[in-house]
Amino acid sequence: MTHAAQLLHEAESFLIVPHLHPDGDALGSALGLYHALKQMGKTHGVVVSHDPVPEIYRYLPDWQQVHTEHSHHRTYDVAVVVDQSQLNRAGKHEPLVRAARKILQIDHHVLMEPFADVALVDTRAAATAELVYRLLRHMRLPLTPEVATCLLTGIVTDTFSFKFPNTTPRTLRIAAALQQAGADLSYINEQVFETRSFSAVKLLGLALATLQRTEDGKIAWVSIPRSAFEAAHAHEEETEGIVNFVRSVRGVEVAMMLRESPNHKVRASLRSRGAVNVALLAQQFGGGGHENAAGCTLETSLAEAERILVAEAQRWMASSSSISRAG
Ligand SMILES: [Mn+2]
Repeated sequence: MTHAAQLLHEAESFLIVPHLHPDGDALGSALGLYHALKQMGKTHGVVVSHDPVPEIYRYLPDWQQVHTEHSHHRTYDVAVVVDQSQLNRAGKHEPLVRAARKILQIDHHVLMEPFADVALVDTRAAATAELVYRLLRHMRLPLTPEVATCLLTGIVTDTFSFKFPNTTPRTLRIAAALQQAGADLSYINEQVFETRSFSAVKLLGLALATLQRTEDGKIAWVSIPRSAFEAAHAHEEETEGIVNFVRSVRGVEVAMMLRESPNHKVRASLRSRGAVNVALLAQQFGGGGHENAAGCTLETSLAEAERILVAEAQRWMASSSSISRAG
């Protein structure tokens, strides 16, 4: 915490980078930190993202300050990489991060490849935004309503509005402090979870129509082909949240959402209920994440990806239950 604070205190220019396909935690953490640093008088800073801000997060204060393009000539004092455990998750901005004098990582994923000069990593934190909050407090920076809105968005999205088991008493205390500082919890919930585009709801319908499960009912999944995106006029980002419907099916321990990307890849979102660690499952395919929420990409057809992932999840669950029986 102290090293991270010192790095930010000393830096005159800074770069903040959320991950590819940024979610509410990546964007909320990035923008929350951006606002706080600006308040410190550090105006030579920029937030760069591989992908644009998804529509549902376009209520975050100054979301327009998240740039997707950047001229790669500048060397920043500090590159702050938020909510990612691998530097390649910075996407096209990875060279810019590597060119910075120092790299600060703020993250709550299981550490996969150490890349930072200073790593503020706590896997027990429900959201990276929790760590940004703790860092700002440590630096005695005031919490403005803008900062609070950004950070509470990170916590709300990563805890699925305090419903996931990653929600701790500390998470709730931090959320309360953010609400006290001016963040509007019900407004954030309304924006993130209760407001969808027409095309996203169409896509949800097409996706749920593909719902399948294994005979024992423990694994369920949906597979979204390109044709569904075209029929719904939907973008890839509009699949957000669909996997939670799959996970909600009674008896399901592992839920998956597979979607076909335009470049003949299949991206899979994995969720689990109970003891199954889907991060380990995702890691077998070069992905990662958390125990109960992870993702990976397969370079194969949708049907083949479905077969491979279901088989692997079944194998995984069989072996982990035999371990627990033996133990
Ligand atoms: Mn996160």
